[in-house]
Parts: sequence; structure tokens; C-alpha cells
Amino acid sequence: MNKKIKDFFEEKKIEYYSALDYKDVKEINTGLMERSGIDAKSLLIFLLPYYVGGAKNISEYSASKDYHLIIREITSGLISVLKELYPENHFVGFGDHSPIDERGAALAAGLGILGDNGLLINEKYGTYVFLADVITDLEPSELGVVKPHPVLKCEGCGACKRACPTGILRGEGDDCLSAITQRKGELLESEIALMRKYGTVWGCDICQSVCPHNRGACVTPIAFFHEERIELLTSEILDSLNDEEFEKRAFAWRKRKTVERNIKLLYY
Ligand code: B12
Ligand code: SF4
Ligand code: SF4
Repeated sequence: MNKKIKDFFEEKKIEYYSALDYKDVKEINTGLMERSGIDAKSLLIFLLPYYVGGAKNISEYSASKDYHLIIREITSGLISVLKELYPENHFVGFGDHSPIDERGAALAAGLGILGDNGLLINEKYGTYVFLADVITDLEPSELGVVKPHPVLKCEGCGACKRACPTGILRGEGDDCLSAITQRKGELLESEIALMRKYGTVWGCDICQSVCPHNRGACVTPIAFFHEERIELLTSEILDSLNDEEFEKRAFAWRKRKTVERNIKLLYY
């Protein structure tokens, strides 16, 4: 991989990155890939560690400002470097809303192992990493792609499966508690009871917090995740956010009404 790309990652405090042949990733949203207009041949994939600690009634991933903002900032910066190096080629950045199975790609790229909680586990940051990617029409040889690594599994201690409140990890429940908190409209009484029992207004971290690989997980060196945190989301805090501030939170995509509903369900 070109030194300028490596220097960029170092400057952004991104330690885990790799490149893959596009043939070695699983496309899960063909429409999104087509709309990007790129004849995908290779990609860069990297991890953004986000753990700080202290989130109380919302998931750790949503305590900082919306992670999509930092993903956008970093992929745009990376694309500027790439465009200077390869002016004839095309690049597009993704993270979460991505045309590819990002966990599968990170596993193939050797950035971690697969947990029974369904998440990528990195040796230094545990599961508390976001995945982001830049897809390009560069020939794989230009990026120095790696051969797909075999998928290594965690030791299967079973803690995540036992602790999963809905049972979805045991193949029992219909939905993940994280998805339930993000669903618009009316929730079932049983779903509301789970939110109350586990005290969550947004997301679910249970299968991560019980995982032994997260015991020594390092705090993120990326400043973005340390700034403007909301660790206890109350009506007062929600009301204090003007529309512009609200739009910058990870829970904004389901609109104020859904978040208000969740707070009411828990505390009123
Ligand atoms: C839809 C989605 C969700 C849905 C469904 C989650 C799911 N389990 O698939 C909901 C809303 C529930 C969700 C919740 C969460 N999500 Co989510 N989600 C996605 C999204 C957008 C697409 C996932 C998808 O449909 N993949 C496609 C198909 C192929 O996946 P699949 O069939 O599940 O296949 C996987 C598993 O089968 C697994 N697998 C293979 N063998 C085995 C064996 C066992 C035993 C198990 C358990 C799994 C497993 O490997 C495949 C991955 O290669 C991705 C981003 C992306 N573009 O990839 C983020 C993503 C997976 N989510 C992420 C996060 C952070 C979360 C939450 C932790 C957020 C939270 N705290 O509330 C929870 C965790 C829930 C969990 N334990 O999985 C991160 C994961 C980071 C990581 N370290 O792995 C991603 C990659 C987003 C990102 N860019 O960072 N998510
Ligand atoms: S996020 Fe919560 S509900 Fe979803 S799989 Fe993990 S423990 Fe189960
Ligand atoms: S809790 Fe145990 S089984 Fe679950 S992902 Fe972590 S190591 Fe694997």
C-alpha cells in the first residue's frame, strides 16, 4: 500500500486497515453500488474504535455525535489522498449504509475474528469498532490487496448467547433489542418490558458488555468520540437540543418522536 495512504491513517489514529479485491466481498445492496457509478474492483476497509465508557441508558455507539459524521470526514480525507495518487480513478466512501457486508469484509481482511454475538472482535478494541470502507475502480494490485483470511471464530464461551435479552442470539427471539428501540410506531408490551428491564432508551450493548474480549478493550484515541457526549438521555436533554444539534446524533435518523416515545416508556 502506498506510503501516503498509510501516513493518512496514522495521522487519523487509525491503526487497523487493509485492502481487498472486490471479488472477495459480499455485496448486500446492489442498488447502492450501482448508484455510486463505480465499476468496483477493490476496496480499503478500516476500523474506527469508539469505546470511551460511561454510557448509561443509551448504547455506547450513540453517546458521541453521530458516527456517520466522522466516517464521512475520514473517508472524504482518504479519497482526497487517493485522488492525488490516482487521478484517473474513482472512489466512494461508505460506513454502515454500505453496499457490502462490512463484517464479512473486515474478517476477510484479517482485522479481527467473528464473535458468536455476530460482531467483529478486534484484538485491541474488542467489538467496540465501527467499520468503514472506500470502494474504487483501482486494479487490486495498485492497493496491495490481501488474500482473504479464513474466518476465525471466538472461543464460544456462550456469555453473549446467555445474556441476550430477546434470545435472538440463541435462535429464539424475533428481533434484536437494538432494532426494537429503533423501530417507529407502537411497540409490543413484551418489547416495552424488555426496554424497561434493561434500561435502554437507544440500542443494546449487552452482548458486547459480557464478552471477555471487551474486558481489556482500549479507549479510542479518536477525539471525536470523546466530545459532546450524552451518556444519560433524558427529556430535558432531548428538549435542549435544537434541530441542528439533534440531527448530529446517531439516534436522529428515527426522528425526535421515536426517541421521545422511548424516554416516556422508560421514565413516565
Ligand atoms: C442491519 C444491521 C443491523 C441490524 C441487524 C444486525 C445483524 N445482526 O445483522 C440491527 C439493527 C439489529 C443491528 C444492530 C447492531 N449493529 Co448493526 N448493522 C447492520 C448493517 C447495516 C447490515 C448488516 C447486514 O445485514 N449484513 C448482511 C448479512 C450478510 O449479514 P448476516 O446474514 O447477519 O451475516 C453475518 C452473520 O451471519 C455473521 N456470521 C457468520 N457466521 C456466524 C455464526 C454465528 C454464531 C453468528 C452469531 C454470526 C455469524 O457473519 C456475517 C457477517 O459477515 C451493518 C453494516 C453493513 N453494511 O454491513 C451494521 C453493523 C453490522 N452494525 C454494527 C453495530 C455496531 C451494531 C450494534 C452493536 C449497535 C448497538 N449497540 O445497538 C448492534 C449489534 C447487534 C448484533 N449483536 O449484531 C456494526 C458492527 C461493528 C462490529 N464490530 O462488528 C456494523 C458493521 C456497522 C458499522 N459500519 O460499523 N445492526
Ligand atoms: S444487541 Fe442485545 S438484543 Fe441484540 S443480539 Fe446483542 S444482546 Fe441480543
Ligand atoms: S461472549 Fe463469548 S461467545 Fe460471545 S462473542 Fe464473546 S467470546 Fe464469543
